[in-house]
Amino acid sequence: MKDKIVLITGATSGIGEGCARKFASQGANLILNGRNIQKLDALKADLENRFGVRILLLPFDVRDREAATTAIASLSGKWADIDILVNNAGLVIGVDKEFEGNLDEWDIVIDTNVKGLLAMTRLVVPGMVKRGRGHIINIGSIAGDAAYPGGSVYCATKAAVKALSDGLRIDLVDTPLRVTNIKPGMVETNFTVVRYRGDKERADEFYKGIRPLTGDDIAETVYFAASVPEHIQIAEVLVMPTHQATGTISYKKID
Ligand code: NDP
Ligand code: 8X3
Repeated sequence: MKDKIVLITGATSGIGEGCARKFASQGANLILNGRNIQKLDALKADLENRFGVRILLLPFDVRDREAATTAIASLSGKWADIDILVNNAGLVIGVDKEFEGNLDEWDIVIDTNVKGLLAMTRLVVPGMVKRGRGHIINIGSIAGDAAYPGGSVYCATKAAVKALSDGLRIDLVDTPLRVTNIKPGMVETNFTVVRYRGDKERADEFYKGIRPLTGDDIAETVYFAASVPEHIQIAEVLVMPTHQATGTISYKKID
C-alpha cells in the first residue's frame, strides 16, 4: 500500500476515519474529504505525525456537484493519480414510515448516499481507466439487502449503492479496475446519533446488550479488499456483529 493514493469521503468520523487510520498505518498517502475542517485538520496532523504519510485535505459536501468537480480538478501531480476511491460519506435521518417522513430530510439522504457517491465515481474513475489501474470501494449496507421498518428510504439508497456497484463492475469488466461493495451491519459510530436526530441517549440504547462493530472493524475489511492480489476482485462483503443475523434480527443480552 506504500505510496498509493487513497481518497476517502466522509473521513471525519466512524468508518471513514477508521479507513484513514488503517490506510495511513500501511503507508498510503491520503486525500481526505469531509465537511468539518477542524476535524480534518486534526486527523491530518495526527496521521502525518504517527505514520509519516502525506495527507491532502479536500473539504466539500459530496452533494455539491460543482464543489466536487472543482476539488477533483484541482488535484495536481501525483495527487491526481488516485489508486483507491472509498465512497463512504453517508447518513440516514429519522426512522419514519415511508408515508409519514420528511421529504426534505430524504432529499439529503438520497443526495448524499446515491447522487454524491455517483458524482465521485463519475469524477474519479475516468482517470483510473486512463491509467489502467484503480479500485472503487463503496460502503453499502446490510440495509440494501432488504427493507426494514422505519428504514425505507435509507434501505432504498443502499440498494442503489449495490446496483451502482454491480453496474460499474460490469462497465469496467474489460479493464484492470476493481469494484467492491462493503455492506456493514451494526457499527457503533455517530451514524445512529444522526439517525435519531441528535438523541445520543437513544443511540446508546440501540447498542445495549450487543457488542457492535466499530469503524476500525469495517476499515479492516475495506483494507483487506484493497490489498488482495490484483487478479482477485472482492465484489461484495456482508459484515455483521456475531450476534446479528439479518438487518432486523439480532440477539441482545439485557440483564
Ligand atoms: P458517521 O456518522 O460516523 O460518519 C459519516 C461521515 O460521512 C461523517 O464524516 C460525515 O461528516 C460524512 N458525511 C455525511 N454527509 C456528508 C456530505 N454530504 N459530504 C461529505 N461528507 C459527509 O457514520 P458511519 O461512519 O457509520 O457511516 C459511514 C458510511 O457507512 C455511511 O455511508 C453509512 O450509511 C454506512 N453504514 C453505516 C453503518 C452503521 O451501522 N454505522 C452500517 C452500514 C453502513 P459530517 O460529520 O460532516 O456529517
Ligand atoms: C446501517 C446499518 O442495520 O441500521 O446501514 O441498517 S442498519
